[in-house]
Amino acid sequence: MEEFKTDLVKWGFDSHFRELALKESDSGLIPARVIGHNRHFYDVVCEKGFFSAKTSGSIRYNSVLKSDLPAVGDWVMISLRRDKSYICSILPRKNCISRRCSGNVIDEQVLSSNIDIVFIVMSMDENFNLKRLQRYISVAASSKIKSVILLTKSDLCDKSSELLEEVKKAAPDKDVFAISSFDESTEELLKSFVKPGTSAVFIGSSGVGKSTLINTLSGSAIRVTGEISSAVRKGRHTTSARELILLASGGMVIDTPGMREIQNWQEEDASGFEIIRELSQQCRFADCRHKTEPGCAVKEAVENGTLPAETLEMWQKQLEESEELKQKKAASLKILETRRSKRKKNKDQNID
Ligand SMILES: Nc1nc2c(ncn2[C@@H]2O[C@H](COP(=O)(O)OP(=O)(O)OP(=O)(O)O)[C@@H](O)[C@H]2O)c(=O)[nH]1
Ligand SMILES: [Mg+2]
Ligand SMILES: [Zn+2]
Repeated sequence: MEEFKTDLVKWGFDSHFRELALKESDSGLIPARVIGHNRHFYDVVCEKGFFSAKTSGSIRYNSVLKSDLPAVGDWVMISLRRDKSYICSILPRKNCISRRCSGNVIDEQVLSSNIDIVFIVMSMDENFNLKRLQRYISVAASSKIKSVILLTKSDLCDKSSELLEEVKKAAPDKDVFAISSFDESTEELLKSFVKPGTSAVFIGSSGVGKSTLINTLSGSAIRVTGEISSAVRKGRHTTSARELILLASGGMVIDTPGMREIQNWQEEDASGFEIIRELSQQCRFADCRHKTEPGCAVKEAVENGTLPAETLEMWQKQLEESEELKQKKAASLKILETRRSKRKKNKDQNID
């Protein structure tokens, strides 16, 4: 009997994924979690330790959207041979945070998967922007993942309690905290959300303090990427790749590079607008669009200051975009599907 080096339960391997993995294990494949990713390789952890893996041809040739490829957080089945390991399949994701890659052909990119909690990070300096915050809230909500809002750099802001109130008005169903990344209490606060066996992801613009918070949380972190590396990145370095880190205290965190803008992949519904959903029950018309209708409870809330105007604006924007997006998505899918079949045909004829 071989001795296994790694206890996958610590990495979030629960009975759900164990069962899925069992179904695929007859061909000698073993389960692993993707913990890092660069241009050509994925870093994975499996019972036998840490490895660098490539995707199998079948994954590459059958993928249509970017989201069909492995992402950090995925549970995958790998074939482990002496010199090379290949990711042969992705176990169905429990959930994922994904965004829309814009351009003529729109595509879905998975930022991280199998997540238990999303920390939405926004700093209370010139970065503070309720509309952008709303985008992040919608992204988390449409993935049906619990999110917590962290307003950072309270030490640099003299109206942090006002901003905190503003955000609470926009998202009354969320936990919102105004913090400084360097406060001792911050570590305890984060730890109360990141329990052993659970995975948390930090998202937000560049420079808001995601990596700083992760460093605070990890203390003597086991920072593993591919080969075991102990280099703890200091705050000033901008994060360039996603990586999943196992904390000494149990629990996992995923650092992500900051994004200038996040576009929701699933924008057809009005996810993330709990407050508007609730208020609209008091609108006179059931299908009120909160524009010029009389007896609109949402507009009234904006007028009397209980709902930020930005929140309603974002809701309306999302609604307008949704129809157009649906059509664009369908058209893009067709183009991507054609590209895939061409790629496959070339491969089958060995022209590739
Ligand atoms: N004063 C103050 N500075 C902070 C706080 N949190 C982070 N910083 C500083 O903000 C800068 C950026 O922090 P990072 O943690 O690298 O930001 P990030 O969100 O990881 O940025 P990207 O990796 O580019 O996405 C660093 O110089 C930190 O020291 C805070 O609460 N207060
Ligand atoms: Mg960073
Ligand atoms: Zn209304």
